[in-house]
Amino acid sequence: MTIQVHGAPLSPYVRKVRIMLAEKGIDYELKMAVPYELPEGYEKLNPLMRIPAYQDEEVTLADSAVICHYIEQKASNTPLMPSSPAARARCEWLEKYADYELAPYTTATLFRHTLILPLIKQATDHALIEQAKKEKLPPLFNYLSSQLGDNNWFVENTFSLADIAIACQLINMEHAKHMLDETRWSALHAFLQRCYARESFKTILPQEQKQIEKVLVYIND
Ligand SMILES: N[C@@H](CCC(=O)N[C@@H](CS)C(=O)NCC(=O)O)C(=O)O
Repeated sequence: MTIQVHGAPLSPYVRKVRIMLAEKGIDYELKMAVPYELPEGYEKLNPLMRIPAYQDEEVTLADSAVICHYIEQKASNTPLMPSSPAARARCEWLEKYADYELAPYTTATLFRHTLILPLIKQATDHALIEQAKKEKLPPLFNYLSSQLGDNNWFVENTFSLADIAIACQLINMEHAKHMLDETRWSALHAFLQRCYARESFKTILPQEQKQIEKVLVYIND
């Protein structure tokens, strides 16, 4: 059975799984599934009715972290998680930090309130956007900058799932045209440019950009 990833390309969690698969050179089929318009029976793929979901000949899985850790174990030839317990725990911590600390502001606030709510004709909360940019995100970016230091990558200076998870959240923020401040967080900005330059990101981001352009045309009409 061909691997199936269920979800929509603009979700940071779907992107995380797709980049993981691209980095490992694993083919898959992207089955479109959009939150709140999920096909009948989707609860069998993800009982939480969220994207992504994943299926292969052996398993059906929900949650990007669970899916990525499974892929890592199945295809350990191109490691994206370190093997030592300490470094692996750090990788998991930074992944969790991206998925649960950055996401409420980069994706659920900036991306959702700038692009998705106007798209579905719901009111944007501009105060919430300002609060995310001015109060909520700066300490998180400061923390990530302290963790990155002078390194290229977050864990053992080797590209890993932690880098993918962090970049995927920053990308949603930048998709919504809230760009990471290059002067204030220069190392984090340079890190994101390194991610953009990787083949795995380059294979999927142009398709996302096209979708973003369409959304922008629609909401600015
Ligand atoms: N922790 C989950 C989060 C998944 C998630 O929240 N996905 C969003 C789309 S970006 C979703 O499906 N939202 C719909 C909902 O929460 O009902 C993961 O890593 O897969």
